[in-house]
Amino acid sequence: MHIFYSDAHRAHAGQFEFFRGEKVPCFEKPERADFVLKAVQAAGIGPVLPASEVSMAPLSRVHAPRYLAFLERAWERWTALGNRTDAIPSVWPIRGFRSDVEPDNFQAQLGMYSFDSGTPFTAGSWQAALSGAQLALSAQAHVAAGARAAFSLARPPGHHAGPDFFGGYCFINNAAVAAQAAIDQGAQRVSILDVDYHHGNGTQSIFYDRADVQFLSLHGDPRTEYPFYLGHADELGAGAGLGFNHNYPLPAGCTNERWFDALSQACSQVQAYAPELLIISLGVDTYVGDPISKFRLDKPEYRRLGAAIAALRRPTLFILEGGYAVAEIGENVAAVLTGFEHG
Ligand code: OKP
Ligand code: ZN
Repeated sequence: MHIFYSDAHRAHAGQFEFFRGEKVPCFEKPERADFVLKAVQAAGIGPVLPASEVSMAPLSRVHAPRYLAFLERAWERWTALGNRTDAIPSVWPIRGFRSDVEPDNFQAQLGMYSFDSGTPFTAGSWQAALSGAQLALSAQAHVAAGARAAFSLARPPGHHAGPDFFGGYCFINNAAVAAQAAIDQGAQRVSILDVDYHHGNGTQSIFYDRADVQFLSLHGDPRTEYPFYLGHADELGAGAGLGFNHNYPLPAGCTNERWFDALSQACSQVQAYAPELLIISLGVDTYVGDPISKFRLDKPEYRRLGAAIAALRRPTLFILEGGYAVAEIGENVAAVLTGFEHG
C-alpha cells in the first residue's frame, strides 16, 4: 500500500511536558515518525509519497473556524508577547464559566481551546498539524480513487482533538477530517475504528450525533486512564447518532486474548454497519513495552490485528496516532500493515 509522508512533522517538537509535577521530555517527539518510516520501508510496505493537492475544506467542517483561526495565529501572537518557550495552557473555563464570550487575553484563549497542559504549542505545531491533515486527505483521495488501502504517516496525532479543542498531543483530528472528506464526496457510511490505547474523545465528540460516521474505540478504562472524562461503554451516541458510537473500555494489564475479544465485538459492529470506507486510528501504545500505557499486547499481536482488519474487506485508511516505545513503534506499525496486506 502507498504511504503518505512529509518531513513537515519535524517542525512540531515540544520542549517538555509535565509528569507528576516534573518537567520531562515530550513523549510525542519527531523520532517516533522516523522509526515508523524506517520500519515500513524495511518491511517493503509500499512506495512513500508526498501529499497531493487536496481540498482542505473538510477541516472547517469538523473543526470550528474560530478554533482553526486561533491556532493559525497562535505562535505569532505568543512570541509578540515576548515569549520564547512553548505555549502551555494554565487556565480553563470548566463548569460554570462562560464559553460564549472569548476573552482577549492569549492565555485565556489558549485555555478555551484546550483540555490539558500536556500539549505544548510550539513554533511549528500549526504547520505540522496542517501537513498531517493534508497527508490524511491525500491517503483518503488515493483510496477513493480505487486503492484497497493507504497509510498516512504523520505526527502530531489527532484523535484527542475535538470540534474546538486541542489536547492529548493532538491539534487537528486527521481521522475525522478524512472521514468528512469521504462523506463530502458522497459516501453514506464511514467507520472509524480507534485501536490506540487512549480513548479517541475528540473523534467521538465530533461525530457523536451523526449516523453517517460510526465510531468504535478500544481503550484503557477512563476511570483510571487518560483522557478520563469520556470513553465509557454507555456512551452510545445521541439523536440521529444513537447506536453509532461504541466504546470498549478495558482494564489496566489487559492481555492479548481479552483485547482481541473486544476487537472482534467491534469488528462485528463494523460488519453490520457495512461502511464504504474504514478508517483505522492506528496507535500502537497498547504494546507491553509502552512507557505511558498499561496494556500488555505482545509483538506478534500486531500482525494479527492487521489480518483482523483485512478480514473486514473494506477500503481501508490507516492514520497514525500514538505509540511511545520509540524503538518498537515502527516494527509494530509495520507488522499491522504487513498483516493487513497478507490477510
Ligand atoms: C495521546 B495518544 C503522560 C500522561 C499522559 C497524555 C497522553 C496522550 C496520548 N505523561 N498524557 O492517544 O497516544
Ligand atoms: Zn494513545
